[in-house]
Amino acid sequence: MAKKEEKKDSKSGAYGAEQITVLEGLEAVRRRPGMYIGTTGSAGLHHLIWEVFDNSRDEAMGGFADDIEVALMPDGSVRVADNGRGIPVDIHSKTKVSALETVMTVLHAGGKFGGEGYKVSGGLHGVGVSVVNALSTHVRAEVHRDGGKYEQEYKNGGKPVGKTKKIAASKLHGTIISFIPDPSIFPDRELNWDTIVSHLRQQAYLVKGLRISILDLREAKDADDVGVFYVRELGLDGPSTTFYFEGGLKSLVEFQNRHLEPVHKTTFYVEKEQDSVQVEIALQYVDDITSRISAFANNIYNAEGGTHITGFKTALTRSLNTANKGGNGKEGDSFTGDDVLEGLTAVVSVKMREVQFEGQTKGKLGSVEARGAVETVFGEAFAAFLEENPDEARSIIGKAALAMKARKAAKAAKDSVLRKGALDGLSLPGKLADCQSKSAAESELFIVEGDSAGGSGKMGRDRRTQAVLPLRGKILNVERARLDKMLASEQIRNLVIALGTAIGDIFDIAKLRYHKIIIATDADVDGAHIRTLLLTVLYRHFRPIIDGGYLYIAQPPLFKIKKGKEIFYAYTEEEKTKIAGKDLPLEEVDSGEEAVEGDEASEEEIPEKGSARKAKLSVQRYKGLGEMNPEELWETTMDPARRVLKQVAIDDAQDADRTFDILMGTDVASRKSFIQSHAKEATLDI
Ligand code: 0RA
Repeated sequence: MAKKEEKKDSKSGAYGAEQITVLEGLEAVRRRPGMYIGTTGSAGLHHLIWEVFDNSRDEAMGGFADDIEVALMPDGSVRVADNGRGIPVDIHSKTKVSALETVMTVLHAGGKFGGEGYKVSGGLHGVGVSVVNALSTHVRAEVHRDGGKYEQEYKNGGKPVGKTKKIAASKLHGTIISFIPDPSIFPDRELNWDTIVSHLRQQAYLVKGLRISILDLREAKDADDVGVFYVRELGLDGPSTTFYFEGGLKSLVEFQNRHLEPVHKTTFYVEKEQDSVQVEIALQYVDDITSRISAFANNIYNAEGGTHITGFKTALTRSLNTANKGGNGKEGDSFTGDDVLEGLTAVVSVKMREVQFEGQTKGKLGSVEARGAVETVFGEAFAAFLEENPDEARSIIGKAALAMKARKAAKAAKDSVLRKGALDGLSLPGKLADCQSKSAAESELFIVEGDSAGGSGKMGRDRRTQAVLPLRGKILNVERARLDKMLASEQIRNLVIALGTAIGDIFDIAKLRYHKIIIATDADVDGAHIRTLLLTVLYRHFRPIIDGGYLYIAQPPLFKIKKGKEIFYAYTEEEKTKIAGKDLPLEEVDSGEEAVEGDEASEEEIPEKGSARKAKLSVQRYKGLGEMNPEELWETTMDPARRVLKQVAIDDAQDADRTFDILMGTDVASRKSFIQSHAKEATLDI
């Protein structure tokens, strides 16, 4: 029936001038999709979903809907349903077609039907659902309102198939939009479930009380022509998830802090309108030094912050300084902006009529009114919060005071310890067994774990070119790798002095005393831990050493294999098997004891002359470098002719830097599970 109508329309030339302009508009979108959705790659494809979803979400923000379902359907369509008012279906006076058709086919027509206060348009998404229509092969709109169920379809880039029609009675209200992205526009139509889930989770936090369900029915059977309002009612097989956050941003902050240690119980929260800007902010401090502030304007994430964040920081610093002066804060002891940001998790969201973005990626809010509105709303509410919650106030001020103290200590340390030449005068640490050569190019520094490995290394090395610095136990048990704290560690001071480069402002790579720095730690969890710490310190404070290719990791063997009188070293499990033979009933032995097995396979290979006894095969697993005698250490790990070294690339160090935060963070559970799950990897792949 719809087909017939289309034919008749085109034959009789029933399209009016308006319709032609409309189709030209959509054609423009198809010609230059990038202008409307950025790219026709994966991001652009997902943008279509955000665009359709945003319309439903705006309906929810207006208080008219509280339930949105996004479903990925077996036919390749994406179906978005909301229980809002339903897009109006009456004839629009100007376009002479239904408001629904107008919204679907006229560029930027979306907001014009809501009247005052309907739409806070993003300006970034916000291109209108007609753009989605233009870039789809098939779109179906279903509207429930005024007691009816209405429907209209669009094909081949947004061309209506017939008119908006009432097809049944309905007591429901809401809108369902399904669309199939056009393959000629989007070569790759693979939708990423995780991307969709995380975007919609964020949206759920931003609109409290809104339920968002997401269903992946791409592999489900019999989901076509569903005939229900929400497809979740069909109970089809497939991944699905639902988000609903009563607390909005408060829930988001608590979610972000879930693995961290809060320093106060009650999360701060405010929601208020000021000068036509709706401001919503939540925050909570945790026991670390990173600050995590997320910013949104009209539910669009602002990676680069902007005016709202400026207002927020100003008010935050001022409120905490005021609260502190009221307590025991002294003059001249003011918190700086940075002091009050340490350990802060905050989300700042503003909603306003028209937003302006700036910056390279449009990730920065430029609207000036946001700054004052946030400053006022947040300043007042946070001051009240601190007054009404003395325990929270004490903890937060204590936290900022700690940051202030650390800042001052860092400065003092820098001023004294790092004065030019301050490290020059210090003599080389006693622990260091230096080499004789004064030429950095041929000199090597072995950083070894533990005194016993240090002892073997000192005896086994080539004294002319090889220096040995033993580090004992955990080199750094501070969780903040601040310069002053680091230099408080004797181990690190020894390292800095041995390297010769100094640190911080006066770091000088030209003064590096060895052109090979070799980290030699044990092949176990502790060894991996120490290696991570060293890599992190070197990455954060001695980066040119890594960039210059001066940093290496020693690869000591894992096994010593004796076959009769012959000795072999194996650096991997595979090598061990190769050397020792495959199906031998071997018993590996720990250091010290040696289990010996009579072995038939090797009997033939290595017959012991003049003896009735079988050839003996023993395999010893090295747990640490300390178990090797000086000769073994030289042969396996230090001798330039035989050893295996791995040069550290900047990626390895970066990984270590990330790992460091987990290892040294306050989240004991994460740390444990990280160490457990990486213990094997760490011993094998480095
Ligand atoms: C304009 C006016 C009205 C509703 C909508 C737009 C609307 C659009 C979308 C898009 C997806 N879901 C939607 N829900 C509603 C209603 C005006 C009225 O009924 O007074």
